[in-house]
Amino acid sequence: MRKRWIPAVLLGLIAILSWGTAQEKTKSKTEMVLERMAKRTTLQMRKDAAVRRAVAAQDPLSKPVKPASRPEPGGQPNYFGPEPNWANSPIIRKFIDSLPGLDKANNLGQMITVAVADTITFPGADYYEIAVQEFSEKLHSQLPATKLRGYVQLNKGTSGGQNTVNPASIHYLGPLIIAKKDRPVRILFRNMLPTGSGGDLFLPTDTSVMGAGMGIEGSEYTQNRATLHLHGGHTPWISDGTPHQWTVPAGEQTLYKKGVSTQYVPDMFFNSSGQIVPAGSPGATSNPGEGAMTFYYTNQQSGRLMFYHDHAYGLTRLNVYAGEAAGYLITDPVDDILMNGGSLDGQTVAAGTVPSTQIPLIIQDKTFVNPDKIAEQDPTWRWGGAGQLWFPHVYMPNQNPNDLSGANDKGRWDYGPWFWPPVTILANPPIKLSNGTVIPGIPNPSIVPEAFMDTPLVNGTAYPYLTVERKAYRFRILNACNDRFLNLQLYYADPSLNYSFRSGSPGYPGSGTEVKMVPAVPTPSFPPDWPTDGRAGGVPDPATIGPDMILIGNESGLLQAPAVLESAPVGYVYDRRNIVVLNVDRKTLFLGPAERADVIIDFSQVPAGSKLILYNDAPAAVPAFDPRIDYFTGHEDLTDFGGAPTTLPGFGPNTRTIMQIRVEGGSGAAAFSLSNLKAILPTAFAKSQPPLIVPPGNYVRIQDNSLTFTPVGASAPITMPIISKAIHELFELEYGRMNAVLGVELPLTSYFIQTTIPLAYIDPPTEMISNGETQIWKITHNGVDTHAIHFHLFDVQLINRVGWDGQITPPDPSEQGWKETLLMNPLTDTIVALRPTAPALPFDVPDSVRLNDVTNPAGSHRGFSNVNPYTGVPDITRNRVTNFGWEYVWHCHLLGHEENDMMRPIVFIVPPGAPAAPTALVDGTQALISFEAPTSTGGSPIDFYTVTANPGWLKATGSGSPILIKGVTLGKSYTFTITATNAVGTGRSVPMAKVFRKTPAASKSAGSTGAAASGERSAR
Ligand SMILES: [Cu+2]
Repeated sequence: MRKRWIPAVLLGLIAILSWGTAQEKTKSKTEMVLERMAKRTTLQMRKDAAVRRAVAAQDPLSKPVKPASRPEPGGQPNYFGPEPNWANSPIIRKFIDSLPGLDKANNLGQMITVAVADTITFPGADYYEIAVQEFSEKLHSQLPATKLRGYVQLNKGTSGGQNTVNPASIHYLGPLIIAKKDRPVRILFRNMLPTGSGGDLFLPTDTSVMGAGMGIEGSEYTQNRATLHLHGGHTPWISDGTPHQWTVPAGEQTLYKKGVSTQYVPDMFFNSSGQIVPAGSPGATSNPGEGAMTFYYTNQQSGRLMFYHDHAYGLTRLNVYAGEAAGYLITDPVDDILMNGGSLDGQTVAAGTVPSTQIPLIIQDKTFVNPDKIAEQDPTWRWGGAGQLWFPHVYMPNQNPNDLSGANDKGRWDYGPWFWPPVTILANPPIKLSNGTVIPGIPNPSIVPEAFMDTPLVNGTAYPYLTVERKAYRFRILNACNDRFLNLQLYYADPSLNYSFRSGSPGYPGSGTEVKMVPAVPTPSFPPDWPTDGRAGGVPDPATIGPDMILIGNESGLLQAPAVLESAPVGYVYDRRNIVVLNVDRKTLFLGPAERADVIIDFSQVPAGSKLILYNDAPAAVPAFDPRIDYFTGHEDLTDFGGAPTTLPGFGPNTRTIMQIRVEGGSGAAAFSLSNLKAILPTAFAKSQPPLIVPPGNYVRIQDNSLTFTPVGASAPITMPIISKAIHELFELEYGRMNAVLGVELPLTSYFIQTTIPLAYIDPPTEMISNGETQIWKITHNGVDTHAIHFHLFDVQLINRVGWDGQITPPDPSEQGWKETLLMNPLTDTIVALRPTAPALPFDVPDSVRLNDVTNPAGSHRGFSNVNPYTGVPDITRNRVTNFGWEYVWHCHLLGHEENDMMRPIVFIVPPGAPAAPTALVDGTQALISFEAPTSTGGSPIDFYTVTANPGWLKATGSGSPILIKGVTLGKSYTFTITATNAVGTGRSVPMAKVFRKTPAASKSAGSTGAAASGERSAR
């Protein structure tokens, strides 16, 4: 969250820049494509640069830049080599450790622990006390224990009516919480991380990231802040774990002990020592004390795999990388019937229609410090030693103005001042060193756009193997990588490759570690869509395709129909006349960060004793990949260009071979019945999921500003406006680093009014939605990366994607249902329908009222985009207290993007309930209207009530019942409507908001007078 500090004198310039942005979209298709293809420095360019530099060094007249001596840990890095400032893991053997199971340890003692609920303390709810702690665990046989931060259950679980079950000890990715649909989970969260200097993260923490450095009191935030966000939860905002809801550990000396939006569950009570006490106990408070927070999860949603993870302001990417993440599974009666048999809507469901053996696969990528290489690869690294987590921290620019080629052969990201058009108004411009070399004016450690690491972990173990019986399994897969996408496929391992492991290593099979690769060239035996683009490393031999993956659900629960995914390598759009040229167009199980898949794999027909490889060939980044972060067996040695030496068979680093699956001997079970599944899944979808909003097949075209459709469940068509949102990739103005942000487009976008308005997280809110309201968003993507956009509180329905040239792409099979994390592709508009609803709660919830920028005082205009988001006109935004209603966020789930300001607040407007029991007493030309206050204020106090008499729109207001309304005509029939109004939202956010919203309640009209009531809340 970079601060965009823009002096007022430069606002005119911004207007010009904005106009420049506006012009961008009116370029010809060819220009767009060329520009897009040029936006990445290619490996060839790096090679050319190296050659030119070598030639120049021979020229007696040249004065080549001489790198300083190798920097010291913590020192200033060489930005143009010889060091890449990018580290690789030690070379470790693949598939020698088994996959950790649920409460079932692998050979290293690793397991995904399962939390045990206390069902006594809060009747009707599952209660857990969860702490975050620092600990160490071995993640691979050949690595020393790695220091981590993770969660652990503290309280005892219930068994036989007593809280007697001791919780499991701390393990990476634990404890998994298993919740039941509609049964709430209550959590007391304790931050038990170290305090003082020991509380600093063991990862490079860039304090120039907003929320990670200077706070409003003029001192810095600590690096041991933590919170819980239940990702995908239908959760009241007070328990959402937004960026401003966090706590430091008890005893930490800081001016910022808890985030400004931290709220406590109103009906969980504690005494002064933080022990739970019954409501009404003397001195009871909902504040659990220092270092503690409470959370209430409703589970009012269909069965699905979710996860809870950290979301603290400025630290999320690092805390999650350090281990602050764990699974959360909601079970659902419909799901139980699919697995165990029963009846669904009159249809008999056979047991095993969905396999009841479930295995979670939580996939991540990490890099571990190699003590033998770190000094030459990343000499300024000053964090952990051997086997500890490595994370990039040097912003290596693609550009090198010190070199005739202009390219940095070890660079990774574009740098604003050296890109077109050059960013010349940086708060921290480039620096000229005494030897004449110009370097970026960027701090070290610095946030970097993405952290693509070299070692895959599944359930916390590097390169695990999994042994399966010859039967069908249900896999619950989560892409929990910070930034890496996965395109998962299954191939039979190549038995002919038996790499020369030293003898005397029993139990370390040396074969079956690789997928058999063949050249990606036209071959008669290839299936029609097998790539023939000559790609480096070739493609898997199609003769080795493993069993299909049958997709039945995504992160939002079950899909409408199963999708049978046959393994095939990733494919790209190669039609140069297509505006989305080089986007990914062929996928198998393709998962962006935070996406999930519910997958059935049937091993019953797989020959006994087979070995399969779970293979990934998603590009990194998507779609414009950098070959230096695609680690595969036999890849080109890229050490001269900042990459890794070639990867040996059987060893890492390797981001292609994720896991080995060993199929046991014995006779196989009967083949899995796809037809049974096909027959019931539509019914299961209808029974477990809310109905979709827009019937499939109603597509939005590139020129549309509205959509006419007959809503699911309705008989007449309606026309809804399309609200324009945007993704924009640009450079932040503090340091000139590349970032992507969310924003808006001017409404009714056309050739003449096309302006993308990129907005920072701190800019005043532009997304406002009322409880139960339907909105359609068209998110225009003006950039080069595919983003995984995550919505808090609600799921969205993908209507379609449409390329800027007008080509419509219907939802993928994995998107035919609901989505909560959605991929948005370059030069493509993504259209979604959404209808958020407030969960039912046993308590009232206040609004979120806070400063827009919690790190600066009111009145400051530092860091704001200083533009009116509804007109595009430059405007000074001043930091002020704003009512965010029920505050949520939507953001990119590439964690490097999220924290680099690709996040926006969502104001969820929950109006007061309806005034009740209205009566009217008529006296001549006036009527006295009485009513009862609504049971819910909607979060903030009701300011006034309004009575409206119709016909005639006569109005009267008052602070409570009764209200006298004058001017009625005797003998005329009236309908009175009473509304309750409170405040939400202030300032400039108003014009876009629907200022007055009505929630109609029971309405009646009787005799000469009548009365009706409704709840209403207005933004003022
Ligand atoms: Cu992103």
